[in-house]
Amino acid sequence: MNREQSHQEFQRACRVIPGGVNSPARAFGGVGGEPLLIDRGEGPFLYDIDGNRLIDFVGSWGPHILGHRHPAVIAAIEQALTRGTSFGAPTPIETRLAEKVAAAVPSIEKVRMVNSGTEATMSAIRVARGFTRRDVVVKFAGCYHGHVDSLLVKAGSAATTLGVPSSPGVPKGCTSDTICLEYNDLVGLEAMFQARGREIACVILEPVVGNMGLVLPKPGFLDGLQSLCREHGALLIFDEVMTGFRVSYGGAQGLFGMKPDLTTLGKIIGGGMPVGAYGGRADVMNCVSPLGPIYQAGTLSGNPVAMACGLATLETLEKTNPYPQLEIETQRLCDGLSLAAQQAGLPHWVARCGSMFTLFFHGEPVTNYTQATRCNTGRFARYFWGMIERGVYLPCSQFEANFVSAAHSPAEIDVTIAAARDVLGSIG
Ligand code: KE4
Repeated sequence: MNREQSHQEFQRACRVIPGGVNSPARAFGGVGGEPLLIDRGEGPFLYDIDGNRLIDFVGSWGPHILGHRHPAVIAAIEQALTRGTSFGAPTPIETRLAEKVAAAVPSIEKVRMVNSGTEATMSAIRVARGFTRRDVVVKFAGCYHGHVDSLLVKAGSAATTLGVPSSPGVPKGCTSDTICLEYNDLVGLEAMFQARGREIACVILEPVVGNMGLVLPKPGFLDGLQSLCREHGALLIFDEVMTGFRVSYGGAQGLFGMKPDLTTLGKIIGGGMPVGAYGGRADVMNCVSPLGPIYQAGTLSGNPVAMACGLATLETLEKTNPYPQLEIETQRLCDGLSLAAQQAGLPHWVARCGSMFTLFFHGEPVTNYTQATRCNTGRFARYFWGMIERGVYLPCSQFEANFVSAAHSPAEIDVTIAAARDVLGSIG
């Protein structure tokens, strides 16, 4: 595969952008080599600047559940642009997207738009602390909630990939009130609540984890967590930046029939443009400025062009309901990958929720961060590059989820399975 243009452009980028990337998750740090530079996307495909076509299972790390450049989404953006890009004043389309989110996500009575998932979780934590007048935040190892100081503790995603799950530059004071526990460990959580329940403002977690690779909650974990929060007066925050509108139209909470106190969103609600959101109980959200004293603001929050992109994405999801087909095709892909790994004699574990999945190079079930970090990341790197050589673009880390889109036809799934059979049979 010719990657000369990418190489040249990447060297040029490295001269002016740290690591040549605007997010370390794209740096290929977990697989070695240099990232491909992308020219364009179309449906299930990416085209790099050397003209290579790749079947895309990253989907911009989750937003593109409809695939790249869905006609309805592009038309909505073009239409919005005829009126301008940003006004710094309220616009009706912000209300339309807020209404759509509130109608879809069971726990959301009121919602505030921001510009990223990080802003959403940072704001949700502040609201929980302000509402409860408590300081302690509980998170789980391997969950990633963006790069907000107080949550960069044993964080997943690229923080784990690159070996900085607790980053330098975060003062002790920022994390002294952050408690980090093992995901799926309800006994440990109960003990923590017994010891410090009165201090805990909130518990934040990915209800289905994407950022240590895909890890599902064990039966009873989420319900037990919710009961403990209610018993001790702490708020439960579901970080659904990745799972929102992904694992079902109502997110993980819709799938599991739960109602957390606050929810954070991102990715799909922006349709590929910079949008995050936090929302939940009206009595909690009414404490947010200007209605209440808890301050949060943003120049481009609710940007009308980004709102148009997100609204068209949700409207198209509602109209076409791709979820049943996504379940079928993603399960078929996971079965194919698992069979290929088994035939190659490679210890593996496959986890899936909706159209998110991970093939772990680890022979035992992966239910928490400790187990995830035991994966054979060297074998993952060989798998990753073997798939790229065969025209399949996977997330560049064992500690990420793959995403299938509604644009992936059965043909792309068949090609991917055949490529995996070829690669897994030869990487050792
Ligand atoms: P952003 O600030 O990157 O928009 O969202 C942060 C975030 C919050 N919560 C969850 C559950 C998330 O998955 C994320 C971001 N996800 C990563 C991919 N695992 C984004 C990729 C990147 O950092 O470039």
